[in-house]
Amino acid sequence: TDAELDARIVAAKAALGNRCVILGHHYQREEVYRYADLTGDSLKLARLASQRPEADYILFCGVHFMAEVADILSAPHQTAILPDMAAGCSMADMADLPAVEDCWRQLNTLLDAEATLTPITYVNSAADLKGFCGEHGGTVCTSSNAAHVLKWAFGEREKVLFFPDQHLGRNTGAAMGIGLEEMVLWRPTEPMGGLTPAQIKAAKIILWDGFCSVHQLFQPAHIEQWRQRLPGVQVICHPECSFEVCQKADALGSTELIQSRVREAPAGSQFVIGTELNLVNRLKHEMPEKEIHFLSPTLCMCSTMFRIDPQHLLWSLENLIAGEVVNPIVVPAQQAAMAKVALERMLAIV
Ligand code: CIZ
Ligand code: SF4
Repeated sequence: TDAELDARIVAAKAALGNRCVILGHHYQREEVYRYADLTGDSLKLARLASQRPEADYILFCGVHFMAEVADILSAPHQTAILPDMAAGCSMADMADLPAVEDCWRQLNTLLDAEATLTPITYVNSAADLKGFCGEHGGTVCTSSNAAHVLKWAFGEREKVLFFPDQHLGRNTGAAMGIGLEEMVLWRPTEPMGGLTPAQIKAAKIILWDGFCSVHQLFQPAHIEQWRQRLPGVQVICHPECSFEVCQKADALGSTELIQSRVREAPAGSQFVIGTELNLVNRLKHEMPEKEIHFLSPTLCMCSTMFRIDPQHLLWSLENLIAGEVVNPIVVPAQQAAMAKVALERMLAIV
């Protein structure tokens, strides 16, 4: 039963004490999130975990790339654990190292890639892609620092290759005043990304053809409908939403930004939020004195975030008590070193 499950998780946590820290991402379901010692977005969590040296185990209730970042940024004696290995990210899977290397090689036939292009990967990507960025003078960005990172990149080289999320890249570029015609879409399945040499030469940002299957479900019409219903409402969307949706929003931001905006608003404020359902529902319960709505009429959730359930959490904890580390996330040393270069470059920018 749920009560039994709850009692066993509480007991296992107590038995492990400070040796294990449980991290909970904003998109985790409530039944898991409630056991987290630390909560936040992926980067904040990785940073906080590295400040807990007494924790030998970092149990990441989130998705695979997040546990990889925790492994890379944590101390050598700390082990990152993902309670269910099936918790991946479909967006991260849209760009892999061979395809990005192939893109880089093709672009290099037209322009001196190493001198003209800065590769930037969204944190939602595999560790080897972060390593690629580390190796080629590029860096990583998150949804909270993408604008700072792009600004830095244009100070370094004239163009940016941005992967995997086309929407974060386009929305951030547009907010910086870069024209839509200066941002081109690279389709990895087509020769030369499906672009002409002239398009590539004129481009400021080359966007990888990736997206989030959850955030792509939000539509501009949803915003119009809410504005008709609630004329004074503030619409906040995650920048993984499409350009057309983001253009209609009042504000764009990461999960951390969305949470703090809503928390800071006075009682009676009305919000419509375009990001994963679990975060929106949590804010709703936390602040009944505010009116908070989910942007879409259908309930879109991240199915891989949802893989982490109390059963898997308990299983991980009880195995640790028995001396068994299941599902450790260990990024190979060479890859981790290059990925760390990219991540530390980002941490120095913002
Ligand atoms: O980096 C994160 O945690 C993600 C995936 C979203 C966000 O905006 O915080
Ligand atoms: Fe990936 Fe989208 Fe799920 Fe975030 S919400 S983990 S970007 S699939």
